[in-house]
Amino acid sequence: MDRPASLLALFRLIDKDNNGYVEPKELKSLASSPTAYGKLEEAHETLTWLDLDGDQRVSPEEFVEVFTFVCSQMDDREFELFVEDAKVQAGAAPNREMMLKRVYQQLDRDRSGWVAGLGVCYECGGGGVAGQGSPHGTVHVIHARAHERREA
Ligand SMILES: [Ca+2]
Ligand SMILES: [Ca+2]
Repeated sequence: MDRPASLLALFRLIDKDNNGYVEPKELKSLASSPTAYGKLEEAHETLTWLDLDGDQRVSPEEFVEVFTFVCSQMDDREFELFVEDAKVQAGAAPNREMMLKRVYQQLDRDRSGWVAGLGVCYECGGGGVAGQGSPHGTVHVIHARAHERREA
């Protein structure tokens, strides 16, 4: 996966007025705090760790640099979910596959790719064949593992 490209797509979503920078007011709309004051505080906190050169706004370069670092310990699956979460928070419509994946991952607490008690691979509903080519991309890893478990 091209992480800088994903991060830039996220940056453009957050940059609501499209002026090429993410400003405190735009960070405020991402804040999770329920109060206006909390949002303001959160936005400024976020700004301090994203704004590397101290000009009180976040350039695309700063954004990509900081998040590449922050996400360096994540595997591709975590990274993908992280970006998708952030996009939803930034106002993008959630995409259906991602929603399914999230639900599945929440159920799959031990990250085995297998949801205990359900016994199905969410992608194919149980009809797929382990180890065979799949059009699902990254999902296929989960898919294949689910079937390996079942057949073991
Ligand atoms: Ca902006
Ligand atoms: Ca800056």
